[in-house]
Amino acid sequence: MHQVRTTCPYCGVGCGVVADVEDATLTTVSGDQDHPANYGRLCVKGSALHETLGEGGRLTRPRVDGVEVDWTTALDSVAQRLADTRREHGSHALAAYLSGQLLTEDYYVANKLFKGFLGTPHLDTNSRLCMASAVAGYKRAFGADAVPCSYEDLEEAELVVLVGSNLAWNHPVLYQRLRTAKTRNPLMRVVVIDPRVTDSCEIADLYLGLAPGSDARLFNGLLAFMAERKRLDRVYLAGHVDGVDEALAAAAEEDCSLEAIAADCDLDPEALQTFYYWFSSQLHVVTLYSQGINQSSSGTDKCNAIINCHLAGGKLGLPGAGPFSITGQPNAMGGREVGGLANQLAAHMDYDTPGALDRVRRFWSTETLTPTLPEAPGHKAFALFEAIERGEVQALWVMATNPAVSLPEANRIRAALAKCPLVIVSECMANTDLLAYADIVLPASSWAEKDGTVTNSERRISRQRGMLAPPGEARHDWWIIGQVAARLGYGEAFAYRHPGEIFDEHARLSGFENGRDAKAGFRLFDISGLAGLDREGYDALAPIQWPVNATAPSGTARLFEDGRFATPSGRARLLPVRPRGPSQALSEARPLRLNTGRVRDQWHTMSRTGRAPRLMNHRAEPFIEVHPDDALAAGVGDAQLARLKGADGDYLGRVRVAKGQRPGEVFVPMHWTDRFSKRARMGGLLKAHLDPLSGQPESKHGAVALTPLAPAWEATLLVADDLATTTAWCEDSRYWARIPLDHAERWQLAGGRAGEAPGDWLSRLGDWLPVAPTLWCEDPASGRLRAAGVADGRLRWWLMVGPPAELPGLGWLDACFAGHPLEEPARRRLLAGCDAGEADSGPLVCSCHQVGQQAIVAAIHGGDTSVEALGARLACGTQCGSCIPELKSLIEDALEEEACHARADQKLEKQTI
Ligand SMILES: Nc1nc2c(c(=O)[nH]1)N[C@H]1C(S)=C(S)[C@@H](COP(=O)(O)OP(=O)(O)OC[C@H]3O[C@@H](n4cnc5c(=O)[nH]c(N)nc54)[C@H](O)[C@@H]3O)O[C@H]1N2
Ligand SMILES: Nc1nc2c(c(=O)[nH]1)N[C@H]1C(S)=C(S)[C@@H](COP(=O)(O)OP(=O)(O)OC[C@H]3O[C@@H](n4cnc5c(=O)[nH]c(N)nc54)[C@H](O)[C@@H]3O)O[C@H]1N2
Ligand code: SF4
Ligand SMILES: [Mo]
Repeated sequence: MHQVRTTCPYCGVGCGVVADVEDATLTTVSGDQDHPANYGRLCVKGSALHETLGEGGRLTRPRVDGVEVDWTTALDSVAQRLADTRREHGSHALAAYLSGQLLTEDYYVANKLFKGFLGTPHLDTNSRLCMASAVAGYKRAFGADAVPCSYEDLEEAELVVLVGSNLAWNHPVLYQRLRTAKTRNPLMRVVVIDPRVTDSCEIADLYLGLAPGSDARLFNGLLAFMAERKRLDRVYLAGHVDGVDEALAAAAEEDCSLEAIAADCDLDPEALQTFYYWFSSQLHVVTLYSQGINQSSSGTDKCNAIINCHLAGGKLGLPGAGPFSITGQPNAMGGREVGGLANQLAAHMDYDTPGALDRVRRFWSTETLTPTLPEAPGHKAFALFEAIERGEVQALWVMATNPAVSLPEANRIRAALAKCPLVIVSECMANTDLLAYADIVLPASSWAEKDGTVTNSERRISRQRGMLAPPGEARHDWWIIGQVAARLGYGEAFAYRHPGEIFDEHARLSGFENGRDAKAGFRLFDISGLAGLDREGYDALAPIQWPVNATAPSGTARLFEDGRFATPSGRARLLPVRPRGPSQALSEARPLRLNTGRVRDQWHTMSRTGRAPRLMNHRAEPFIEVHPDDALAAGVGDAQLARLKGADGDYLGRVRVAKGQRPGEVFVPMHWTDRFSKRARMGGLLKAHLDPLSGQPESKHGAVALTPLAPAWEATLLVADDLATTTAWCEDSRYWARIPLDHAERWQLAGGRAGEAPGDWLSRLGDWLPVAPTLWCEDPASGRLRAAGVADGRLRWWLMVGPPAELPGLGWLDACFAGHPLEEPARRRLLAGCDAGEADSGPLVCSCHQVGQQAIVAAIHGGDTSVEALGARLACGTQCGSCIPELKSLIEDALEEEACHARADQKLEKQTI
């Protein structure tokens, strides 16, 4: 056995992982004690990494036009078809769509090939859907896309404001660090600003459940408040900042009384005033913002409204202070560094950076090759697909992202993809929604196989280290791109033998003609101090924060400490912000505001986390979170199936009536695809409303109608994995969701119109399942049925017709599929679905220790009324800590229930300070 230190491939926290490898298998993972992002912690997704590996489900052979081919044929085809398209339609007919989940080295090479040598500007990335507004906001204010803070600043702050960030679920290790810091510093305050009560509210001293999209008004109001109360740092502003008067004038265009702002944001004026006081009277403030800010048609302005307040109060460049945009993907930052956005060129140089085109051209030139760089920026993500729709872009290469799911108007995107003459997809998994549209499929190596670097949210570059051989013929992305480049005649510029050589080139470019005194001006992104590493040095590279150069050889924790910014004048800018509400209007036909986002245990389109059964337990099915009043008005009840009708399609999911949801707003997860459910893609609900500056789509403010699905029947079918190759049972069903278990697959099904029985559907069961029912028990009066098929003493399938609320905990049944013949007592218990005496544990709360809700509630009623007591009894919440907020709310709920219903209609406790 040996251990490899690497980096988690999920969120932007960028935790260090220690992987144990035994006989070419990754057996366990743990947090790297020495990694400065996590100091040994891992969240539930990180600690389940080894459960998502394995060759099953992986792409292992290249495919051209549906036929498996060898690599030579595949690479020849890619090069030939790209060259043909360019010859016939020009270089601007070529495009690439990349991802913040590529390693920096992959990203660098793709950017160099498309922008540098194929000569097309149309290379963009899914970071457009994620960080584009944050990038644009920083650039406007600081002159560079530079996150000023470090994670330590979060711990050192006296006030932490989480705006549009559900840190507890989406950056869990950072949340745990904040939580611990708060315990250590009782004076620290946390404010959560989010229309929805999230688990992050667990540590909130103040919760502001503002009206969706009203953040710019709130922060403009804060700026005006600071000015009025003489809380502006006039000395800092005079020394380091321009644009103060314009920004204040813009804020003053609207009524700046607390009452008016509170009314516009739909907040309690007193709560708003408390926040304003806290912010303006405290120097050590970190405002941490994410998709609730970025994913808006005025996201850039919202970012600047936040940054304005920090600049105006001199609250940055200090320990525990700064406007901190937290990145989502593991290498969202790396992509920004190499120039992966269509408006960027390379190494933090844009098309309009003076001299940049010439500089990059010279840098990329070889003895015999001169790059042909495009002169102006290309299409941003959504516009790129519109260009495909119009037939202007004829060839698209997609790497490590799934636009068929994650872009708004996803059905329109699918139609554009279907009509695009050449779609090349580099992907690790065999089964994604996008692959149906690919003419050429290239199997890519995945985490644990590939080598390279990623940059986390605090600008820290860490190594991902390969430890397993890629399955079948999967290859590294940088290698694939380099091979195609060579076939196109650019071999000399792409002669990399190892990602370390690419990193070296990237590091050299970052320092090329870059200096405060150089005529060329200076670029903040500079890792020239890491240039020249040999293989050993690259392999041993320890996590380090950029800039890394001669002046800062061991990296830089905090930017702008000297008050000097990356603008030509060296001064930061306040931006005048004129708040705009969501672009998507509500209407009588679609009266509810649609909010979309993430759940704790899933990652995006579930291509990896959907493979770990224990990660499916927390939220097993696509859902719709609804306020009780809206549920009542729409005639839908908790746990019933419902339909959302949106701009471009509809969405079917199970209702979760949630008191933390704002009235008039529903929330759906972004994760489900056609692989996992009949119709639960949020991308089909949203119309593309884009931020005019950043091009980022407004994914948080759609408009939908909610109606009950009202199926005649619901069924749960469990089938042994080898029988799940057909999915015939979902053909006629009005709703289905597929949920992988450890030893079987669970299918949640519903069909028929009100009044119909599942008779027809049931009568075909025999055609679908090769094993006849061995056990059958039916109650026609209530429409309930339970049946099971056993062959050779082994359980092959299990069926329950009836509401899923009647399901037993499925752990015991799942284990019955494990392969060993069933003993007689177990056979007798099959229809009951649980072992004699076994208590049903209910929905999973703690994924690490597999502790269910029922067990927790029972323990609370038994007197374990603290998180610590529950941990001591059941071990829940003692590993990664992600479920602690949920444990706390279970305790609260149970105690509240016990204390009778006297306080039942008291407004949410968390809303009070
Ligand atoms: N478990 C998990 N973690 C992840 C990911 C994942 O898929 N799963 N993905 C990663 C990626 S790529 C990203 S970008 C990050 C995203 O991390 P977050 O930004 O934290 O994630 P979201 O859930 O998309 O949205 C955050 C919050 O914005 C709120 N919001 C919606 N509208 C508004 C508004 O008008 N104002 C305010 N103030 N808030 C609003 C939503 O209610 C939601 O709680 O997560 C990363 N981490
Ligand atoms: N409505 C709504 N839409 C959203 C969002 C939202 O909050 N609401 N969030 C947006 C945000 S912030 C993001 S980041 C996007 C995410 O959306 P996507 O990027 O579309 O989602 P992923 O599932 O992460 O897609 C990554 C794909 O790359 C594959 N892959 C992983 N590693 C590699 C690799 O090394 N090489 C190759 N070639 N392939 C690899 C994975 O198997 C997977 O299929 O969604 C955006 N869309
Ligand atoms: S917080 Fe979790 S998902 Fe994010 S990097 Fe750390 S272990 Fe991975
Ligand atoms: Mo993201």
